[in-house]
Amino acid sequence: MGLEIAWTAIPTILVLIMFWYGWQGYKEMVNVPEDAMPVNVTAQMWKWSFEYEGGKKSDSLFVPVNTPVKLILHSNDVNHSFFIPAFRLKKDVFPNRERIAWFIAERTGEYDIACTEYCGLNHSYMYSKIIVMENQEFKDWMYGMSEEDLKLLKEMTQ
Ligand SMILES: [Cu+2]
Repeated sequence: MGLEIAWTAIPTILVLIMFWYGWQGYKEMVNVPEDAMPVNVTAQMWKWSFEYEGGKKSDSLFVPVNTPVKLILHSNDVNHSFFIPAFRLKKDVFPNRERIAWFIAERTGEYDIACTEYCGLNHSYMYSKIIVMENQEFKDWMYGMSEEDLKLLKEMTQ
Protein backbone atom coordinates (compact mmCIF):
# COMPACT_ATOMS: atom_id res chain seq x y z
CA MET A 1 0.00 0.00 0.00
CA GLY A 2 2.74 2.48 1.02
CA LEU A 3 4.72 1.54 -2.07
CA GLU A 4 1.75 2.16 -4.41
CA ILE A 5 1.15 5.58 -2.88
CA ALA A 6 4.85 6.42 -3.23
CA TRP A 7 5.13 5.42 -6.91
CA THR A 8 2.01 7.40 -7.70
CA ALA A 9 2.63 10.49 -5.58
CA ILE A 10 6.33 11.06 -6.35
CA PRO A 11 6.02 11.02 -10.19
CA THR A 12 2.86 13.16 -9.95
CA ILE A 13 4.73 15.78 -7.94
CA LEU A 14 7.66 15.68 -10.40
CA VAL A 15 5.33 16.12 -13.37
CA LEU A 16 3.57 19.05 -11.67
CA ILE A 17 6.90 20.74 -10.96
CA MET A 18 7.92 20.36 -14.62
CA PHE A 19 4.52 21.61 -15.75
CA TRP A 20 4.84 24.69 -13.52
CA TYR A 21 8.19 25.67 -15.07
CA GLY A 22 6.87 25.02 -18.56
CA TRP A 23 3.74 27.09 -17.86
CA GLN A 24 5.77 30.06 -16.59
CA GLY A 25 7.83 30.02 -19.79
CA TYR A 26 4.74 29.67 -21.94
CA LYS A 27 2.98 32.60 -20.21
CA GLU A 28 6.01 34.81 -20.77
CA MET A 29 6.10 33.79 -24.43
CA VAL A 30 2.44 34.57 -25.19
CA ASN A 31 1.91 37.68 -23.04
CA VAL A 32 3.17 40.53 -25.20
CA PRO A 33 3.93 43.72 -23.22
CA GLU A 34 1.41 46.44 -24.08
CA ASP A 35 4.07 49.01 -24.90
CA ALA A 36 5.82 46.71 -27.38
CA MET A 37 6.78 48.25 -30.71
CA PRO A 38 4.78 46.50 -33.45
CA VAL A 39 6.46 45.36 -36.66
CA ASN A 40 4.66 43.61 -39.50
CA VAL A 41 6.75 40.76 -40.86
CA THR A 42 5.95 39.41 -44.31
CA ALA A 43 7.39 36.15 -45.57
CA GLN A 44 7.42 35.27 -49.23
CA MET A 45 9.47 33.06 -51.51
CA TRP A 46 12.29 33.87 -50.73
CA LYS A 47 12.68 36.95 -48.65
CA TRP A 48 11.58 38.64 -45.43
CA SER A 49 10.21 42.17 -45.35
CA PHE A 50 9.41 44.40 -42.42
CA GLU A 51 6.97 47.26 -42.03
CA TYR A 52 6.96 49.62 -39.06
CA GLU A 53 4.38 51.92 -37.54
CA GLY A 54 3.95 54.83 -39.91
CA GLY A 55 4.60 52.70 -42.98
CA LYS A 56 8.39 52.64 -43.16
CA LYS A 57 9.64 49.43 -44.79
CA SER A 58 12.92 47.54 -44.82
CA ASP A 59 14.50 44.22 -45.84
CA SER A 60 16.44 43.92 -42.58
CA LEU A 61 14.76 44.18 -39.20
CA PHE A 62 15.86 47.34 -37.36
CA VAL A 63 15.04 47.52 -33.65
CA PRO A 64 16.05 49.62 -30.63
CA VAL A 65 17.94 47.92 -27.79
CA ASN A 66 16.15 47.03 -24.50
CA THR A 67 12.73 47.64 -26.03
CA PRO A 68 9.97 45.05 -26.36
CA VAL A 69 9.25 44.37 -30.04
CA LYS A 70 6.06 42.67 -31.19
CA LEU A 71 6.24 40.81 -34.48
CA ILE A 72 3.02 40.28 -36.43
CA LEU A 73 3.93 37.55 -38.88
CA HIS A 74 2.20 36.53 -42.08
CA SER A 75 3.08 34.85 -45.36
CA ASN A 76 2.19 35.86 -48.91
CA ASP A 77 2.49 32.36 -50.31
CA VAL A 78 3.58 29.13 -48.59
CA ASN A 79 4.54 28.13 -45.05
CA HIS A 80 7.75 29.66 -43.73
CA SER A 81 9.34 29.82 -40.30
CA PHE A 82 10.89 32.91 -38.77
CA PHE A 83 14.04 32.15 -36.80
CA ILE A 84 16.53 34.34 -34.92
CA PRO A 85 19.01 31.77 -33.55
CA ALA A 86 20.78 34.27 -31.27
CA PHE A 87 17.47 35.12 -29.55
CA ARG A 88 16.20 31.51 -29.42
CA LEU A 89 13.11 32.85 -31.18
CA LYS A 90 11.27 30.80 -33.76
CA LYS A 91 7.74 31.01 -35.11
CA ASP A 92 6.10 29.26 -38.02
CA VAL A 93 4.50 31.65 -40.50
CA PHE A 94 1.44 30.75 -42.55
CA PRO A 95 -0.62 32.33 -45.32
CA ASN A 96 -4.09 33.53 -44.25
CA ARG A 97 -3.17 33.47 -40.61
CA GLU A 98 -1.58 36.00 -38.31
CA ARG A 99 0.98 34.90 -35.76
CA ILE A 100 2.53 36.87 -32.93
CA ALA A 101 6.00 36.71 -31.39
CA TRP A 102 7.90 39.17 -29.23
CA PHE A 103 11.35 39.76 -27.79
CA ILE A 104 13.61 42.28 -26.10
CA ALA A 105 17.06 42.62 -27.65
CA GLU A 106 19.51 43.22 -24.80
CA ARG A 107 22.65 43.98 -26.83
CA THR A 108 23.30 46.08 -29.91
CA GLY A 109 24.68 44.38 -32.99
CA GLU A 110 23.74 42.37 -36.03
CA TYR A 111 22.23 38.91 -35.86
CA ASP A 112 20.98 36.42 -38.44
CA ILE A 113 17.36 35.78 -39.40
CA ALA A 114 16.66 32.53 -41.21
CA CYS A 115 13.72 30.60 -42.60
CA THR A 116 13.51 27.15 -41.03
CA GLU A 117 10.59 25.71 -42.96
CA TYR A 118 11.48 24.30 -46.38
CA CYS A 119 9.69 26.67 -48.74
CA GLY A 120 10.95 25.84 -52.20
CA LEU A 121 13.96 26.27 -54.46
CA ASN A 122 15.78 29.15 -52.74
CA HIS A 123 14.74 28.33 -49.19
CA SER A 124 18.36 28.05 -48.09
CA TYR A 125 19.00 31.64 -49.27
CA MET A 126 16.07 33.08 -47.33
CA TYR A 127 18.26 34.99 -44.89
CA SER A 128 17.94 38.42 -43.42
CA LYS A 129 19.52 40.40 -40.60
CA ILE A 130 18.27 41.95 -37.43
CA ILE A 131 20.11 45.14 -36.52
CA VAL A 132 19.83 46.17 -32.88
CA MET A 133 20.65 49.86 -32.37
CA GLU A 134 20.91 52.36 -29.54
CA ASN A 135 17.62 54.18 -29.00
CA GLN A 136 18.74 57.49 -30.52
CA GLU A 137 20.32 55.75 -33.49
CA PHE A 138 17.07 53.89 -34.08
CA LYS A 139 15.01 57.08 -33.90
CA ASP A 140 17.33 58.72 -36.42
CA TRP A 141 16.87 55.75 -38.73
CA MET A 142 13.13 55.58 -38.17
CA TYR A 143 12.24 59.27 -38.44
CA GLY A 144 15.24 60.62 -40.27
CA MET A 145 15.37 61.12 -43.98
CA SER A 146 16.09 58.26 -46.32
CA GLU A 147 18.72 58.58 -49.03
CA GLU A 148 15.91 58.98 -51.54
CA ASP A 149 14.39 61.84 -49.52
CA LEU A 150 17.77 63.56 -49.31
CA LYS A 151 18.30 63.21 -53.07
CA LEU A 152 14.85 64.64 -53.73
CA LEU A 153 15.47 67.54 -51.36
CA LYS A 154 18.79 68.27 -53.06
CA GLU A 155 17.13 68.29 -56.46
CA MET A 156 14.36 70.60 -55.22
CA THR A 157 16.74 73.12 -53.70
CA GLN A 158 19.08 73.32 -56.69
CU1 LIG B 1 10.80 30.42 -46.31
